[in-house]
Amino acid sequence: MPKLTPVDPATPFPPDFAWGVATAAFQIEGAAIEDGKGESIWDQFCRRPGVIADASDGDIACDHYHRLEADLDLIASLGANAYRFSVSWPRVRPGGSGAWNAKGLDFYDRLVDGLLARGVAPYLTLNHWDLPAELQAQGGWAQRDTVHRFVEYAQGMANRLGDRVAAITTHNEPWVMAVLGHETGVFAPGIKNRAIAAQVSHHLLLSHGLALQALRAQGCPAKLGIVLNLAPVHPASASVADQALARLEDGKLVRWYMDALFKGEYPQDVLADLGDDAPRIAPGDLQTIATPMDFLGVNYYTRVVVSAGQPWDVRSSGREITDMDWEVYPECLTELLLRLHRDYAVPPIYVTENGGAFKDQVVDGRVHDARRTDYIARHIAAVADAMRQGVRMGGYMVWSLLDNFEWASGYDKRFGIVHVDYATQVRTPKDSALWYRDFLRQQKTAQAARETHRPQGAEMTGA
Ligand code: IFM
Repeated sequence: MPKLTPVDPATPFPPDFAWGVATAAFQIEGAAIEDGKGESIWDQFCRRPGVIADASDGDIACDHYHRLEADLDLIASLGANAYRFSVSWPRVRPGGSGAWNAKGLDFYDRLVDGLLARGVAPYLTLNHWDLPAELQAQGGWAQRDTVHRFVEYAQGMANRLGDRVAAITTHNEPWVMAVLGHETGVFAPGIKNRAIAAQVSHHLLLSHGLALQALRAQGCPAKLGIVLNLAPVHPASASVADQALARLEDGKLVRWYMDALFKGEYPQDVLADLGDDAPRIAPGDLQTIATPMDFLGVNYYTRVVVSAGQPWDVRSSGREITDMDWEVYPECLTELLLRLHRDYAVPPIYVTENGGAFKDQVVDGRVHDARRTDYIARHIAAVADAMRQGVRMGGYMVWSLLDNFEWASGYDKRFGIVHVDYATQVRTPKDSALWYRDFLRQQKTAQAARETHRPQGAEMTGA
């Protein structure tokens, strides 16, 4: 078993630090056509031949819709104090506008109440990619109208659940929806057009800002923010061409979103690169996008390496590589967090996803996933390192609670700390889940000890 990197004991995590696990509706719920749920773009996309590696879909997935109570018990058994999940927009409002679906709303009521009853704070994401298919038929995120449909959806969900959830995230990973969904087309809705992708990214950001304003105006008490997939972008070599490309790719992945959200502007180099493909931006849009947030969610898995010449070979780095062919690089998480802290006036940052896909096997009722445990432990240490250097961190959430539908990769890639046997739907906590549970217990004990030994009046002096 690889040696675990311990979390630096000199970095106490704050008492209200959110320790969680994360999932997303389409990846776990199943019940794709039950109880009045409408179709999403992912339901449709999965039916296209050749786009999903194992030709699978989300029809059953982890059958979470029917196994809610048992899955909530699983979350509680880990000792997590936070659970990040997403609402399926077509389950609660099947056509994306018009009538709401009472049965869909009831499901999320039960989910949120079930979490609260177990002492777990609900972290709700509104859009984890499963846009109602009817809205796509009208142009989807490329259409400005969809921005307003999203704001209505956000308002409806905040009315229903806003008083009981700790946080509401507008969008999960807008870069993925824009670029993989509309430029390379490897994700739903499978469009391949750079200009459309740029417009989609702008509409996603605009709808985020407008939703924040609408939710605040209706007095929603939950913390509000967005989740971005971010990574340091490194040049494959020190050559001028590689360095220039790394700077531009950083602009597309990091600065496009961070500059818009925190500075109210798009980076000039990316706009210049887009040329005629740049999005149409109405007056005031960027100001709206930069509406202050309560938290920033960061999903981190690996760094990005770019080369202006031959494609960079991930195996050339000598680093450990996961089943997704992603380098294991926890130091880059610290690098990223420090950079966000240095370059932007960021609110508390939550690592809202982090984890690794590895080939796992159940042997005698156990899954010895030492590499995943090592991955998680080292990334938590990387968060601690960033905190020690001054970054305000609010939480850390493992991706994922369960093995699940890994989008275009289907069910073959397993990110869960709990194994799912898809034939029987039996859940088996892997060694990484048991490690996380023990780690969280230690955190609680250390926290209690700190409270006991706190000098009297410490709160008064701010010590
Ligand atoms: O499974 C995905 C998740 O839906 C979004 N972030 C990355 C994960 C792993 O690829």
